[in-house]
Amino acid sequence: MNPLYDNLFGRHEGSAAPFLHLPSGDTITYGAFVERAARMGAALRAMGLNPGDRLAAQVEKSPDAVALFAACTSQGIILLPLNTAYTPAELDYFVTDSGARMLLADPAKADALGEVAAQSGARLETLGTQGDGTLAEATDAAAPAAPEPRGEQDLAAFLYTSGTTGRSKGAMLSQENLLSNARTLTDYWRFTDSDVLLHALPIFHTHGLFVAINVTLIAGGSMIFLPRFDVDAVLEALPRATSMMGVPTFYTRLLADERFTRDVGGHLRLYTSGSAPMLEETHHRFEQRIGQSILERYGMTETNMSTSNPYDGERRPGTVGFPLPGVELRICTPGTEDEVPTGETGMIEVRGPNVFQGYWQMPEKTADELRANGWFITGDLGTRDADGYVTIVGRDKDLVISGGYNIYPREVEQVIDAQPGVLESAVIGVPHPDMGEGLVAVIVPRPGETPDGAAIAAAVSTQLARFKQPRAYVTAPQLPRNTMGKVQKAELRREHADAFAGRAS
Ligand code: MCA
Ligand code: AMP
Repeated sequence: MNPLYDNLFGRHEGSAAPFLHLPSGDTITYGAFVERAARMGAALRAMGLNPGDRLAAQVEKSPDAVALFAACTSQGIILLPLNTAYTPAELDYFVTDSGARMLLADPAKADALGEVAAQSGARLETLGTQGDGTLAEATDAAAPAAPEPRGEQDLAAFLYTSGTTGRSKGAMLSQENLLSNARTLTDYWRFTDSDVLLHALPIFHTHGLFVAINVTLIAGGSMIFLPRFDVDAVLEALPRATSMMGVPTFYTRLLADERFTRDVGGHLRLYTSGSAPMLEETHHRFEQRIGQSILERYGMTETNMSTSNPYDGERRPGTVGFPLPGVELRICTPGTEDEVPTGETGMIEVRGPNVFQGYWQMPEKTADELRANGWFITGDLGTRDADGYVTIVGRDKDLVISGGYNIYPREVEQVIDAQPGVLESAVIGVPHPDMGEGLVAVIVPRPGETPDGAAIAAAVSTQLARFKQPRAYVTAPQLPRNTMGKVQKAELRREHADAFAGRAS
């Protein structure tokens, strides 16, 4: 028995039903996909990976990248998917910290990652998007492997999430965490084998990997599998889709295109949004244009999905709906377990089978955020109204969400602070018309020095992924501080609120 494998993949063995519709016009059936995954599982084992080992993968989106998830699940190998935008310097930490036995890279990046693999002792293999790469070749030649017996408490994946101190934490997700959430969402959002989900999300995060793909697998539906979000490709595919999942930027970009009309997108039975707050105005514009209301839900890497607006009842713009069946949610006075009265703001805490198992080798951080009684302290501030709808009103964590990607300013500030001529810096997120929030770096020069902005930006670009790089740099004689000496980021955000006004990108 291997519950996650059996329920997501194994039961589709031999099925001629479509699973992935590719831009080339080809369709991969469930049967062919499951067989490829079984061969890949055998190839991974032959390369020395055993149940419980970690496999760090920085690979481009492709059918083989999904097969990798299935192969790891089948063999009990813990998958650690990594953002394709990460630089080798960023990857080094994840591979070393996780003790990954293998680093799987895109063939084009293998050379650049050789050193990272060598230093950490991980075996370097490659997987491309066109059935190429060393793992793909070994898969072609392997005989299918039988799944390893696993239990619901066994770990299935590590997803690294940045921390306020700048040091990322590996969130450990069990089979049960993923399976319970996939089942709940399939029922709640009424996914069936008739669904054709338009999939344009990246597959190295919970949203694109576990929410979109696992729900499709449980329901037995298919996906139009696009390599990335591109408005032209999405508009072309929408007529063949029944549902789509996105981050708010997907919807604002579609609405900015006049070709996105009710004729093109009105027939879908479901649009969902999450990963970042969606403006009420976007909800209203979408409803007016397409005649549908986007279903907004709320989740986190550590909790999978926790709340959702209803499928049938009123979807309330600006809210994230109700706790999902089986998920408990409470709103407490920060620092306590005392629940606040209805309508008042507090810290959102979540408990249930969706909540992760803790941070890899960080017992203290785990204890700080995951209470012994099972409640997880999300760091999101929210309220619940008299009808039970939950609204996220802010974050009690210094986090910026840009286009659905999380950025912890501390990590960026550390790089800027190390540059010549910089005394200190503060990185903030302010409204950005395309990405929701965009990064502004406020730099305080050392007395008598004039830091070179271009040189700072260049240094940042060698160390941090593009999405973490500030889009605007400004200098200030000092940072606003409170009496405790803490930088007043709210004040800086007010001061620079218009930094990106009117900018499209
Ligand atoms: C790309 N760039 C970005 C971002 N993405 N910069 C800031 N924030 C971003 N999110 C960079 C590119 O490298 C490029 O740099 C420039 O911005 C503009 O690129 P563009 O082509 O416009 O961007 P894109 O490639 O179209 O990507 C934008 C995107 C993408 C479609 C919004 O970021 C995306 O798919 N986001 C989804 C994120 C997601 O799935 N989040 C789920 C995690 P240059 O100009 O230098 O070339 S959260 C999660 O899983 C929780 C559990 C949940 O609740 O869901
Ligand atoms: P991550 O750590 O990447 O899993 O991002 C999770 C964070 O995204 C949450 O803690 C929230 O701050 C935010 N988030 C996810 N969905 C929503 C939503 N619908 N509205 C507001 N914030 C959201």
